[in-house]
Amino acid sequence: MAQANLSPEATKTPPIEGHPHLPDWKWYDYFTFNIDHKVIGIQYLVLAFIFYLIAGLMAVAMRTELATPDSDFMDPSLYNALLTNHGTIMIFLWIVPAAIGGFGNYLVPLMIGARDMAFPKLNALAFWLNPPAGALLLGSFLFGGAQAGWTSYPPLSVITANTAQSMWILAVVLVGTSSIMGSVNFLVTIWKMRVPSMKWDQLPLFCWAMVATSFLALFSTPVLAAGLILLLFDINFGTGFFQPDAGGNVVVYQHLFWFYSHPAVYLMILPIFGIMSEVIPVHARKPIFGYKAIAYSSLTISIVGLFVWVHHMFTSGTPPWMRIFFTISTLIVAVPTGIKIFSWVATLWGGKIRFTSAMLFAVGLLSMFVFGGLSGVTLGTAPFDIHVHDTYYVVGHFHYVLFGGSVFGIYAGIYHWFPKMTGRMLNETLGRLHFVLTFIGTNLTFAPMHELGMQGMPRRVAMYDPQFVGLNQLATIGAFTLGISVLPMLINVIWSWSRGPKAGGNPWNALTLEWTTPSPPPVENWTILPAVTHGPYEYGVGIQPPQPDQPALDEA
Ligand code: HEM
Ligand SMILES: [Cu+2]
Repeated sequence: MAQANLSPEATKTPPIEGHPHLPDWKWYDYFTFNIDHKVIGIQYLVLAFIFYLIAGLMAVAMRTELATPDSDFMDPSLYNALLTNHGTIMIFLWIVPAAIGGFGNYLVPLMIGARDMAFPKLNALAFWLNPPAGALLLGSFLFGGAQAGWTSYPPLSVITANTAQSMWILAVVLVGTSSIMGSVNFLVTIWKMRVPSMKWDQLPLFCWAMVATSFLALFSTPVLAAGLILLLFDINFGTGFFQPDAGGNVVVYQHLFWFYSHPAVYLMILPIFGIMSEVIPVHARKPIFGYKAIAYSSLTISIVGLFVWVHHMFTSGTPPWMRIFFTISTLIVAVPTGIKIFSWVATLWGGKIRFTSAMLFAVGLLSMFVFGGLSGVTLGTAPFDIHVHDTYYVVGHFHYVLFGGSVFGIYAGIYHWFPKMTGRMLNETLGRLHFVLTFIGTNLTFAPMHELGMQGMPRRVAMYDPQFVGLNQLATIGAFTLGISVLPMLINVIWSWSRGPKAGGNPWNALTLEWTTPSPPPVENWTILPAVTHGPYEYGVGIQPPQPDQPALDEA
């Protein structure tokens, strides 16, 4: 087997219409309607990170309130507004846009040897729906802030109906539209624009994950949009779709909402799984174990994931036969997920592991995700779920998955691809400090919540019974640790972006195609498109990693 590199039979394609042929982007290009997928990817990542910091401050404010049983730090209605916006922003404006919009746009064309996404302008449009969505959410505080939680269940969301609640709905519909546009683009790009020599079984696993994610988003997002628009009508025009006294049904809303929002957890986690499958083999210097198993398990998760949404509704008057069906389908999703976990562990087994910051976060994710996954299995089982429903057990569970499972993966991805994106290396000492603080902070914040939940502390409250104070204070200390943990990363990114040591084309000696262009890659990625002659993860079997040295695109 030869290597992924420029080869004589490599194809040469004409440049894309509408691309200005600059050698490089200037900083102000990132503030414009730019149609280059790399610019868009970075726009997504940076904007999402800003929202992450904002929603993180909201979390710290909530945890400060919860340091004491009374509501003495803020007004309960402000607490509700912070709670609602924290959850909404973290999911819709941080994890989803960072994992899918950020890494997806940046990496997919580079990994398949394309010059851009299939529809570059649609891509830019999809990104530019995000800033107004964020503005609507933050602006809603001027009107008291949406209070009904990130699920926005009626009748509460209709009874407390106000401008802020409508702004919340419009914001979520905007990001949903953005994600539908993105999904179409990813599917067409991966289907149609791979270099001719790349067979399906040479497609990097991150791209497989994007295929699964995009299918899932296409099926589920329109359902959420429909539910939210009906809710908007209920609030503003007095239609009674979800109002029992007008002949409507509140449970219908829950079905529409969870038909999207359960899959939404896979929208967040599948791209992260993709990142794991790229980071682990490179930093363990071993071929990935079970390439096909990982690729197919992504697709299985996205299909089975569409049939489990009722596990969020075990206490909504769901009849027992339905509880049984949805308990079983939920537990079945654990199988393809387990397959992935075992594949990564088997990849690590006997590897020459380099504990880089990227690898630390990947291994950290493994441990946290297994923990969060197991508490998820307990919740997917109807009898236990009925016991701890709407308690802090649930909050503990989903933060393990979302923080330990998704945010750790985004961090791993940032440490892994920062050199490619910026041409500079991140500082590893700051990276390790970031990891240690994050790992301690996450466990200190979210582990006590499981116990609180089993003792019966309800979620979504600003006040609680004094018997819960000890564990709450532990969680609040953890929250401050997490708040501080972001600092080494921020300093690292800002400092290294301008002053870090130069990265070179392939600092990790990786084999996927994105490492065959210079760092950062020139506009249109390649002078001559690369040819693929072997699988993407054949480490340690005598293949020389490519060391790109061609100059930036000039003759195009
Ligand atoms: C990036 C990762 C995070 C995500 C995706 C996330 C997501 C969520 C979601 C969806 C909710 C539910 C909101 C609702 O019920 O309307 C929530 C609630 C909450 N989160 Fe986070 N969160 C994240 C990080 C954090 C952090 C770092 C902290 C603490 C430092 C935190 C503390 C809380 C608290 C205290 C609640 C209220 C729980 C309740 O009363 O039900 N979250 N989060
Ligand atoms: Cu679910």
